[in-house]
Amino acid sequence: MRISSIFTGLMGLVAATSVSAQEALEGLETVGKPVPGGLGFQPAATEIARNVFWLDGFLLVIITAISLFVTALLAYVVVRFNRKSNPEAATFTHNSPLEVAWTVIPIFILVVIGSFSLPVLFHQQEIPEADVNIKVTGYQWFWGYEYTDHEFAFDSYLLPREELADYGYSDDEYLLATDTAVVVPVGKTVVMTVTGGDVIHSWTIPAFGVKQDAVPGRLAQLWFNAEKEGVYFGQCSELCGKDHAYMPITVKVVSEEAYQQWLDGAIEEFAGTPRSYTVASN
Ligand SMILES: [Cu+2]
Repeated sequence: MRISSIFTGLMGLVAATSVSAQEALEGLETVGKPVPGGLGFQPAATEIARNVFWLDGFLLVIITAISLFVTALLAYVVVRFNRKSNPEAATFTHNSPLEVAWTVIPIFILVVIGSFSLPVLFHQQEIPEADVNIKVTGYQWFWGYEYTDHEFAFDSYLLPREELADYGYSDDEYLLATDTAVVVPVGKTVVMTVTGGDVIHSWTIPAFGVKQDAVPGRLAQLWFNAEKEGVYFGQCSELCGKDHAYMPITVKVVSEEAYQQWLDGAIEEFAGTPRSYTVASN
């Protein structure tokens, strides 16, 4: 009798924890998702994304200017030097100032581009000290996540269309929403260690400006620090077989408080040990 009441009490506690862990994730606004007819980027939710999107705009100005200049030169040559308007062709073979100019000016343009793009690249690739470490493994055709600081792991599968509403997703989030989501605290540095379990996959969240190939036998890392709470979606971005389109990525960015609450429930659910449980070290 006594044992059974303790058991019931414990079950109640577990249920209460997982309910509160779920509640902690409710009411989140969807921030990072593709929109019908969208042409630009999703709203930037990290400094990395802001830098990358800015670089894209900057390069667009440069390549547009170069394309217009080359097109104008071509048009001028076609009109001015065709056989009719220029019957006597010139016979000179070279023009040193011009040749120096068309060598030096492109070098200058490339140095300008490099001086802006390399800092953006280094900012992405130099992995900072992490507040949260997550290992992600791509499989045919789902993602496995391991919260290495807390020794629990879970897999993340595509939600069938008819189950979207049960998990609080809207109908147009089919092919984006997963049964379990990666949950991370807002304003904290998250380092993802990315690898593949079978073939090459690629983990990305467009609104974070991150993308990393998941290569079997190799560990690669990416980092982000999400600035806004909400739900963010991504999809496997390396063709990996027949169900490549059916292994989406869902990340929920929540307050520190909600994260701790979720962590308690997740440790309970996925590791099967209470959070206070520690293994004696030797
Ligand atoms: Cu894939």
